[in-house]
Amino acid sequence: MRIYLVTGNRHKLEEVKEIAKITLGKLAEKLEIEALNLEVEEKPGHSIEVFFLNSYLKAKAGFEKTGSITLGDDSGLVIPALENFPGGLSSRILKELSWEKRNEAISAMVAKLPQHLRKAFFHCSATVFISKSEFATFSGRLYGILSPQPKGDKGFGYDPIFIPEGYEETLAQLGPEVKNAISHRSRAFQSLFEYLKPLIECESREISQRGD
Ligand code: ITT
Repeated sequence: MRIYLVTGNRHKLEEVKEIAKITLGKLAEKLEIEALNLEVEEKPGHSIEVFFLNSYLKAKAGFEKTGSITLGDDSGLVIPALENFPGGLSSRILKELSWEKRNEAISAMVAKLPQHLRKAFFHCSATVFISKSEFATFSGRLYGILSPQPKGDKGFGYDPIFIPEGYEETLAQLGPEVKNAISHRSRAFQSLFEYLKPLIECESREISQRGD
């Protein structure tokens, strides 16, 4: 069964595939998740609400294009002490800089903040469109603290400056196994795949009965 994930970010695709395996076990073998790189006009702003709206807009645009089950993910970093900045603007700030320079600039800013103001979280909203009139959105968060120095070379985006609660290393040091077990994306997509599970089971039963 082929489903689509609207994204231009190959790291997200890899993570979502891993999360499908974690959630569905062997049943994930019945699922083929393909990236669909579409230009979707996203809502601007850094309120949390934009994550929900943008994941909905991505999944809807993908469903309209493919007519098949389509997923959309909108995620970002939220720093409550900075009025939830960058939030929904996570992909747009300091865009002219490489990720290395961007993370250096943010962590230099963070280094000036007292420890209690370094708290942050990642938020992920994940929407699935099943038909024109059926969709569902799930959310997940990962709480932690910003690192005063970028560390690690695994993962992507803000991973080198984010230390999850209960850990002493950044997500980019901890690597994919830990990240996919605890992340914002993992929490949102585990719920999404649980929701899809009966449909995948039903479809794969029908396919094996037909002998395809
Ligand atoms: P698509 O919209 O094409 O899916 P994107 O990378 O632009 O890809 P988002 O708009 O959802 O994805 O992400 C906003 C920003 O937040 C973006 O710059 C990401 O690099 C960053 N981000 C999202 N998830 C992240 C994660 O798990 N770890 C680190 N940074 C993340």
